[in-house]
Amino acid sequence: MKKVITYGTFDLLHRGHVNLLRRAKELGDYLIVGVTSSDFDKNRGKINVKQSLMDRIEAVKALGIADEVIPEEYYGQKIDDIRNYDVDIFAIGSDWRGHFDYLNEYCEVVYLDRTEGISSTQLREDRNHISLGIVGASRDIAKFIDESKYVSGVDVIAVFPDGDDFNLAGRVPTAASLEDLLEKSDAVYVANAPARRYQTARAALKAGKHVLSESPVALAASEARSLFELARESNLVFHEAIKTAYALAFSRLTLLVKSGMIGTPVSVHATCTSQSFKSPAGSLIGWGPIASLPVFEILGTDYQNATAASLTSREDGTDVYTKVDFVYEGACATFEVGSGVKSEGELVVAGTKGYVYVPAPWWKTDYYEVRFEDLSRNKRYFYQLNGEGIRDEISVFAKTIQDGKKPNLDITEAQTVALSGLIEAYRDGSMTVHSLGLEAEGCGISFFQN
Ligand code: C2G
Repeated sequence: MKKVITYGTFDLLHRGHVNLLRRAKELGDYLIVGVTSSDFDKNRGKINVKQSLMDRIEAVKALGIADEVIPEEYYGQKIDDIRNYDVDIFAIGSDWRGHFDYLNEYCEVVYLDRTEGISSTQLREDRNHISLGIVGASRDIAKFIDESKYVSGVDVIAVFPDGDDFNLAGRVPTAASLEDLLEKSDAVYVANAPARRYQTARAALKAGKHVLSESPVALAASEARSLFELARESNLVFHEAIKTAYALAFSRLTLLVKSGMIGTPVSVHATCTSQSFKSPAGSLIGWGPIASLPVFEILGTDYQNATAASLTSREDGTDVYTKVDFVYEGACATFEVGSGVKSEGELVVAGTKGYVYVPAPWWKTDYYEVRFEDLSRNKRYFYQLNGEGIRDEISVFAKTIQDGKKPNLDITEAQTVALSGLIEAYRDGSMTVHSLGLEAEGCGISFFQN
């Protein structure tokens, strides 16, 4: 007798799950299904699971496909199960391709094609399953797709690269056009070139789709504002995807500052630089959304004045380095961004009683310190970081669609509009931008790459 085993959360069972179980059963004579326990899901970082373990087990049993249903409770259990049940084949969906190759040592490993595009009509009646389409193709999008697997109820169904050339083949099917993608999706993640995002998000909202847009969502304040208005009129969710804004450590840090632990905040200094990541649109557009986040979050968007200084790339005329200085009533802020320039990527929030220090790279930190002149009062705070914040960003977006009520977001509409406004003022010259000239000969990314 050929024994097959498969595992899954099987939350709010749908056609994709059922197809997988059927095909797994067809591989042999006896099917064992491992249903992940809530604790194990928590441990492996799966979020947004709606049903209890008992309900999920009952639902799988009720299908009548499995010969045996067991809970999956710990890392390494798969090896134990394969040995104990004398399993011949381990089967799992193709979204896990490669991940379970280590089990080849114990039995045959089969990756079964996932059911793509669970019909959106079916889904529209059932808000719990969201077919997510993606516009754009990049290394970051590959990461986004990997993270989406950990969010229950979200299924990435297709990608429309929109001119981007990163190869996502093998991960998700490609849509022929934006219209084709929109047709198949309930919601879209807009992550194409910054200059194209506004038009794309607008088209998606007009087609009645919820939108999660990479930041900046638009290169002008009025455009950003109009996206929010359009979403409101159409009763759709529109969120800005700044992963750091969804990271628990960052969120707790801003609450701590707002609660007065370091007194009144007097200055915010954030630095974000990279030599391996080059935003084709320059460092202000590439890094500005993250770097400005603590500034707007802690000091607000009503600054009195902002000035910038930029160093220009010899290669393509974009800013390889930009420093922006803000003046507020009673406080000031600075952020430094660079691609092809390297500095300490830390965040410091100074207050009248003490300061917060977040070590590099602060935008993906799980840890920060609150420091005082009296060293004995210093405190360190540690948090769990799920996928650099991307997982929570997807989960909050999904939950807002599913629950139909506004979430308690750290990032507000005013902040999104202020960021687009800052980029607009920088580009159209309405803000003072000191030129630091062209970068020195021989500088730039290629110089550092070997
Ligand atoms: N699946 C599918 N088609 C879909 C959605 C899911 O074929 N449209 C498959 C998945 O690939 C997986 C199974 O259905 O094999 C269960 O999916 P989930 O409940 O999302 O569980 P998952 O997180 O993939 O758990 O350690 C591995 C995990 O236990 C697998």
